[in-house]
Amino acid sequence: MSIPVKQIITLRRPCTPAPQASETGAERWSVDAIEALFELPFPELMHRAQLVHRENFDPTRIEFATLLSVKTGGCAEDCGYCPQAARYDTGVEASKLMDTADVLAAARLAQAAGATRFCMGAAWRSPKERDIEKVAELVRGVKALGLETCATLGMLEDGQAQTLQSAGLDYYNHNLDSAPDFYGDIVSTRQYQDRLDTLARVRSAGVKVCCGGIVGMGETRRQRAGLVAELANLTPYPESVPINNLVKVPGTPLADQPDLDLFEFVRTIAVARITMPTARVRLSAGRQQMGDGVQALCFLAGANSIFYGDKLLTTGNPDTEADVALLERLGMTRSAPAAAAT
Ligand code: SAM
Ligand code: DTB
Ligand code: SF4
Repeated sequence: MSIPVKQIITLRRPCTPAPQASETGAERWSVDAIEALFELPFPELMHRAQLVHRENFDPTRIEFATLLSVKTGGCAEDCGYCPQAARYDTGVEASKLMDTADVLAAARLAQAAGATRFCMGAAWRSPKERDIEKVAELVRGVKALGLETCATLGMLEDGQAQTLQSAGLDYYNHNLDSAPDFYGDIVSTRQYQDRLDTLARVRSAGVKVCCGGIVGMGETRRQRAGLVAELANLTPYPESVPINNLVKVPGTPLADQPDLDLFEFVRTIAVARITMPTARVRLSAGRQQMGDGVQALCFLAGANSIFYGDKLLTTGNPDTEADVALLERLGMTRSAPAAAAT
């Protein structure tokens, strides 16, 4: 007697890892449950991620965010992945904070090319008061163009996030980057708790949180699950979750790190989608080394945002023409621009 196909599918479906309710009623993901997602057969994981994605987003639409390094290099921190740390010989030259007119010219170009979010990055451990005043001016200018604004400036003190919020900052990017038990292998000049403290200040100032991490730094799968658990258990979880594949820059301690299996990168995207259903999951650094096929798999896994523009902060990114062509080949479109500012 033959078994109906529907029954076979049900029989083969592995158990479904899920979050648990905490004492406060908020859902909490255990590292075990997230690791169990990573362990699912690839088709099962992709199917679950797609179900969650379609419940919350149009799966054919991708957000285009453009990055600009407004203050490059010369950073005092020792992040092992970063070409902008002054202590590594990476060929990145340190420069001062850009003039407002130059930043606004770049923002106008990004907008004309189709970006809807403009993210300004600065290679600071933490900004000084006068830096915050200058960045607030940049934020006001970019916001007035009708773009969503994002900044990533390092650790913030009390009151700094509030100043940025008043200037019109929509998002603050501050990544946890790895699991707590791996962080010390990658960065020694600050603690994981410092990152969490800044994220709390950003939240309480009413700025939306953009927070993700890097994979491919030599962490274990359980540590990738640990990173996702930290992100998913932030209350609330971040509105934007950038997932970066390590860009191996000569001169940094991680320059010779072996490649991560790209299916493991796709799995990380899928797990982020499942655990943070309404977040924008951004397929971030590393696209140039990935190829179109893997990028398409990331979109199927639930990524719905990319950095759009020929450069990230100091390293390369696919050409804008290539990104437009890729979406067209996939029958996908970019997300509509945010409503113009009044
Ligand atoms: N200095 C600020 C900070 O560390 O938060 C803002 C800029 S920092 C360059 C922003 C993020 O870029 C880092 O948290 C990390 O996730 C990412 N990043 C830096 N170098 C990278 C690399 N080589 N590959 C992938 N992501 C990288
Ligand atoms: C994020 O998560 N990735 C972006 C953005 N946030 C600031 C930065 C990627 C940087 C890659 C290395 C570089 O270009 O210097
Ligand atoms: Fe500095 Fe940020 Fe680079 Fe770390 S990641 S070295 S804090 S610019």
